[in-house]
Amino acid sequence: MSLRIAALVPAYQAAAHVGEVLLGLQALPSPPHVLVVDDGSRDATAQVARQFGARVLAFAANRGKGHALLAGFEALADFDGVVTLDADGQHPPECFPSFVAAAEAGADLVFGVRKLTPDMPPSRRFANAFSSAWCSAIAGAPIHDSQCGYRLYRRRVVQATPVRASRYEVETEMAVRAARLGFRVAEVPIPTVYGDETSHLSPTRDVPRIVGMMLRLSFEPKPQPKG
Ligand SMILES: Nc1nc2c(ncn2[C@@H]2O[C@H](COP(=O)(O)OP(=O)(O)O)[C@@H](O)[C@H]2O)c(=O)[nH]1
Ligand SMILES: [Mg+2]
Repeated sequence: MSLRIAALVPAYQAAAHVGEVLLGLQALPSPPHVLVVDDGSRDATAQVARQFGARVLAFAANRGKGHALLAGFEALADFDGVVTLDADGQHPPECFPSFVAAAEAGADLVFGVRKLTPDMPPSRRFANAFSSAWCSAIAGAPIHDSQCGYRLYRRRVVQATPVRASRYEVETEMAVRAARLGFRVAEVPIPTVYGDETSHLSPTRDVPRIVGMMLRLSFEPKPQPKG
């Protein structure tokens, strides 16, 4: 089965790297349709993205990665699915076809999974291992990288999964809720890339939001999985 899969790139202050990401997507054997959601960046993210041929949705002010993904899903609702990948170069576009292949083999949701090697800062290794273990426990299915934003969502997953997250807790919420609904999940290994990009994840604003989301998911009533 051949699927129409678009690329959705949430971008904030990503002018330095978004061009290389878009070039990488264009260089694929079947280049996808690409939508960049520029979330109120004060740098040239939107201009660079347009120069490199992407369609750009621009928010006037910063609203968060969750809002950006939801707006992107809505704009790409005609596609069979969407691959989300970061604008800062941490998600190699060369891996895109392996996500599509997993969906064509039947997966509804494909997770990119990074190895917890010394390429990842120790604090991130700890946080990722901890949150993945917690998410697996509450989802009732193994989730090996609950924080990675390189994923493929089939349209039916986006349609059926209620999301209230506005910022970085969106990945946690989507993973746990979709797994609980019984969607077919696959995993694709991706390289662990840390270079000169700047993370915008704030330990004081975003870590409590992610932990808060895991607590909410732990204590709320579980939905009935579909058939
Ligand atoms: N749309 C949107 N994207 C964001 C926001 N914050 C970060 N991003 C993008 O989300 C991706 C991951 O963000 P990043 O700060 O690199 O997080 P980290 O890699 O987990 O440390 C990157 O592509 C960012 O450009 C935001 O507020 N809105
Ligand atoms: Mg990053």
